[in-house]
Amino acid sequence: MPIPEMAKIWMDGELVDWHDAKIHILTPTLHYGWGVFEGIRAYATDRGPAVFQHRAHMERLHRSARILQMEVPYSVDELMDATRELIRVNGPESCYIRPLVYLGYGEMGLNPLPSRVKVSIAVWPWGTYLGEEGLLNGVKAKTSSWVRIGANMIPTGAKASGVYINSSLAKVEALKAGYDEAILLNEHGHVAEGSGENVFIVSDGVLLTPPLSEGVLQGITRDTVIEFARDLDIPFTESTLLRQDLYLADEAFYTGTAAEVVPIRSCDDREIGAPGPVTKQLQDLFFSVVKGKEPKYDHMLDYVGG
Ligand code: PY5
Repeated sequence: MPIPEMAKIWMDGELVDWHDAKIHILTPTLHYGWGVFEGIRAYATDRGPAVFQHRAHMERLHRSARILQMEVPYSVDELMDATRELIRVNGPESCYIRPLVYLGYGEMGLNPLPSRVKVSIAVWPWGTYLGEEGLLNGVKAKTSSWVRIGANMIPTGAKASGVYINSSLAKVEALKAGYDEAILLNEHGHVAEGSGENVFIVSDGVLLTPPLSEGVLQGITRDTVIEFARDLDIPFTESTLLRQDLYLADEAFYTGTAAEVVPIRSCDDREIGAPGPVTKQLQDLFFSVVKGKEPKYDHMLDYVGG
């Protein structure tokens, strides 16, 4: 997916021209993947662009950095201010937001601690990640031959750059085999998550998703959907899931910032079917909330124009 160009990128407090947002080839993060990032979306609303769950994302960025012993030189509030300013300057109606915390040029070797911690934020308009058709009718998922990294391999609670080799291997395998997205199992063979999404199923009227102890990222969309389910009186529990539970599910869907809420219509060629009532209810509420149409959940939106 080509990135549409914008005017400016925020780098350590400066608004840099898009084409000048460069780093040195010997930047260690490029070599070893020692960095953390976020994926955030701002949606178009009647009051202009609004960043969805802005604080939660920037707090997770700080937590990811803490796990990797990187001290972010900007507070959560400073990062939120920077992002709002960047969106105002670039002027998209809606966009994807990609903050990155990385190691600056100057040191090399596997000890990251002497390196300076740098931060960049980029925004660009980004359409649906798994396609409009997928959002509407569901995507085809495939369990991956790649095992989701375990919490004692690379901490799974950190959204760390290097971890995404694991996710990308699974994504490519799924695409090459003719599917839309992967589902990774963990080292115990339990369902973990998608390459960049959490996974939910509905079974006998109960909404289920694997607990964080299965090595999944604590998705902010996951947390949001759980909150919606509680408010809508949809029975919900965290549960270990086996791949056969996906095959037998009444409904299944992915959640993630890039992906949003996307029905899964089959897994490993077992039909789950057209998006079901629980999936639709949660998906409809999600899109209504992000567009600023649900006063009850307006606190989830950070309006760029104030
Ligand atoms: N699990 C993984 C491995 C993820 O990368 C993501 C987000 C999620 C779950 C869902 O988390 P959240 O709901 O907080 O977004 N993935 C990124 C995103 O921006 C990168 C995907 C290209 O959605």
